[in-house]
Amino acid sequence: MTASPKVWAILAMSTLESTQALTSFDVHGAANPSSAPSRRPGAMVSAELAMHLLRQMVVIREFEVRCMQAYQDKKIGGFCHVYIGQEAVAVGCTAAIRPSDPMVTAYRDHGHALARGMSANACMAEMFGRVDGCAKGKGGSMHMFDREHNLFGGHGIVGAQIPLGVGLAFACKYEDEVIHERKSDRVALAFLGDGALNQGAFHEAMNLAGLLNTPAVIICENNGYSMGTSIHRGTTMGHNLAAKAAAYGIESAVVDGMDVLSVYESMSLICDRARRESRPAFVDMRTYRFKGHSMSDPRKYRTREEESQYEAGDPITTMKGRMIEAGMLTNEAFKSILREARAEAKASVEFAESSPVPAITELHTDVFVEPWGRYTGSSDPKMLGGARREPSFRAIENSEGLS
Ligand SMILES: Cc1ncc(C[n+]2csc(CCOP(=O)(O)OP(=O)(O)O)c2C)c(N)n1
Ligand SMILES: [Mg+2]
Repeated sequence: MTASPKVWAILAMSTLESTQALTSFDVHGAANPSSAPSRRPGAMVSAELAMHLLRQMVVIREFEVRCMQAYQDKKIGGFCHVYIGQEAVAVGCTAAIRPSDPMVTAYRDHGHALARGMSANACMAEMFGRVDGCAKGKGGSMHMFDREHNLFGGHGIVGAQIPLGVGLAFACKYEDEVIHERKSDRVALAFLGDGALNQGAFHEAMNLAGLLNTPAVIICENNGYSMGTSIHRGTTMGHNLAAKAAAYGIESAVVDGMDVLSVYESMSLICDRARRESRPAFVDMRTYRFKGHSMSDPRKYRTREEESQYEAGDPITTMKGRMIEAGMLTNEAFKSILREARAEAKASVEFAESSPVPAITELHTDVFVEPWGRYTGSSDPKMLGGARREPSFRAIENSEGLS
C-alpha cells in the first residue's frame, strides 16, 4: 500500500498543527516547542509505517492495561510503572533507528521493550517473574533486557542508565572505528525521565558525551512529574532544558512526544545527524503519563482537569483520526487492530501464568561472569578459589580467575 500525495499533505499538516498545540495546562512550561529540526513533514512516513506506528501504540496500551489488572490481582509483584499516554515516544523513537543501534532506558520500560521487538509473551512473563521472561524472571517490570534486539535495560536507579547509554555510543564508535577501522554509523539512544535531570549521573554523562563526541541521543521523556514533584518545583530551567544541553556543547530539540509522527520525523533527522557527524544530541520530549507514577498513586499533586486536557491529546486517538482523515484507515480496520492487540495481551497473560517460576538454584546464576567463579551464596573464600586475594590485572587479562 502506498499513500498518495494527498495523504502526505494531510499527514504533514496534522503533524505541524499538533507540534504547535500547547494546552492551557502546559506542565512543561512556556518554552517555544518549535526548536525541533525543520522537516519535510509526511515525506518520511509511508502508509505501511503509519499503520505500524499505530499498531505498536495500541499493543503497548493493551499490554499495559493487562499489567494493571494483573498487578491488582497480585499476580505481578514488586513495582510496576505503566507507560499509558507516552506510547508515541518509544514507538516513534525506535522506528527512527536501526536494529543495530543500541538503546537503554529507565524503569518505565515495557513500552520500549515491545516497541524494540520483544514479544508480549517474554515481556509479560518477566512481569510475572517467570522463567520464560526476557531476564528469566529475575528482573521484573523495571529490568526489561533484550540482547537480541539491542535493548540494554530497564534500570531502576534514577539516572543510572544515562552513562550506560553514552558508554554504548562510545563502544559502537570504538568497535567500528578502532577495531574494524571503518567509519561508524551507529547511534545509541539513552532515555531518561525529567526526574533524572537532577542526578549527577546525567551531568557526568552529558559532559563525556560532549567531550568525546559520542553519537548518543539523550532523550528526556519529560512527562512533567517525577513521582509527585512537578518539573518546575524540582528542576532549574525546566521551561528551557536546551540550556542544560548547551552547557555541555550539545545541540538539542524540543519534540511533541504526544504525536508519533512528530517523534518519528524529528528523531529520524536527529539520529541521522548524530550518525553522520558522530555527535551527541539532547531531546526534550514533551509527553504526559495518563496514570499514576506507579500502581499506588492517588495523584493528589495534579488536577483531574489537567489530566483530561492531556487525555484529549491521546497519541493513539490522534494518529487514528489522522489516518482516517487521510483515507488510510477505517473505523472497522481500527476495531480489528484493537481486537488483535487485546488478544495478544490476553494471550501473554496466559503464557506468563503457565510459565514456571525459576528454581531456587537459579538464585545465584547470572550474577558473576565465569572467571570469577560461581557465587556460592556467602563471602566464604571458596568463592575466590580458596584464598582471598586482591584481583590483579594479570589474573583478569589471562582470564585465570583469582585462584
Ligand atoms: C537514585 C534514585 N533516587 C530515587 C529513586 C526513587 N524514585 C523512583 S522513580 C522516581 C521519580 C523519577 O521520575 P522521572 O525521572 O521523571 O521518571 P517518570 O516516573 O516520570 O517516568 C524516584 C525519585 C530511585 N529509584 N533512584
Ligand atoms: Mg517524569
